[in-house]
Amino acid sequence: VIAYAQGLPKLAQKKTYKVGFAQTESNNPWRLAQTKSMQDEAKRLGHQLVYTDAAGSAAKQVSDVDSMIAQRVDAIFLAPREEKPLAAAVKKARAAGIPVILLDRNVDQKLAKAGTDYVTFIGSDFIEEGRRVGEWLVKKTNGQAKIIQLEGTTGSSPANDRRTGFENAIKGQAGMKILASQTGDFARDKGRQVMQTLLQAHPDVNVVYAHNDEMAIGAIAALEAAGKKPGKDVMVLSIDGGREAVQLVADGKINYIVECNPKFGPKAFETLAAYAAGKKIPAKIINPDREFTAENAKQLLSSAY
Ligand code: GYE
Repeated sequence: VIAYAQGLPKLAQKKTYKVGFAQTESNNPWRLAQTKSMQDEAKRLGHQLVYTDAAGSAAKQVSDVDSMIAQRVDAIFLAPREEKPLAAAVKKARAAGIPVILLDRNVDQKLAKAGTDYVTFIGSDFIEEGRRVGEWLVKKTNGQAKIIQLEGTTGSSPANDRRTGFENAIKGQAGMKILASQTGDFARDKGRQVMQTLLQAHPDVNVVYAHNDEMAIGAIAALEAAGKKPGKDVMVLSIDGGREAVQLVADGKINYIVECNPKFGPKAFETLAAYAAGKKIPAKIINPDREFTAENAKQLLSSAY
């Protein structure tokens, strides 16, 4: 084991690499699209992709990274399921001389640092995503809303930051209240179940803010089962912008979505090549996020957006 006292492990410039991709789970369309994008780009460039699926377990993801280290991959792309547990895995890879690029989720910034422990983070600005949803809501409702928040996976950077951004944006609005905030683990059926329970406790809710499409779609099912009209009686707000959710915007059941695009393949491998070439890599590479509303949803659906 090569111990790196400081700085990142180097990556030799080669035509093709054996590179790990440690995925967090594969039970939803966002994850499947991300995996496909990584596989397609690896194939296009002739790289060997060592793919692991942590199946929703941070502990499994830690051991997936361990096995990539044991297999001596050239580099690791990691989508850390939770901020804290995966920080140690990042450091372990670095100590073994394997550079890590974080994809789509971040690690705790107090525990691991870009430019020292890992090369960079490629993904969205989640605080900004949450802030945009909050600001849109303030405008749309004139600062009057009774909100249920469906949070993403506990301890994940998008859940922490989408909550922070949203709550900051509505802070100081006397007429806006978060009635309840609970995790739905970024999953459709969990979102449905949580929404069903919270609806019984808070029948006066008129806004649902879900940290992703899957939970928003689950919440819509719960609202409809309770005889409420999603998008009308209760506004539905979400993040991601997958096709199914954008169709629901066109149908009037989701009111607003901030995009979080899962197609990381090209940027991931481009960054890897730039790193091997000795180029300076910024600490964060932020994806631009569009937004989906009743005004643009139909038009976007007719194109390959
Ligand atoms: O929004 C969600 C997924 O980490 C940014 O995780 C990603 C989030 C995405 O499961 O749908």
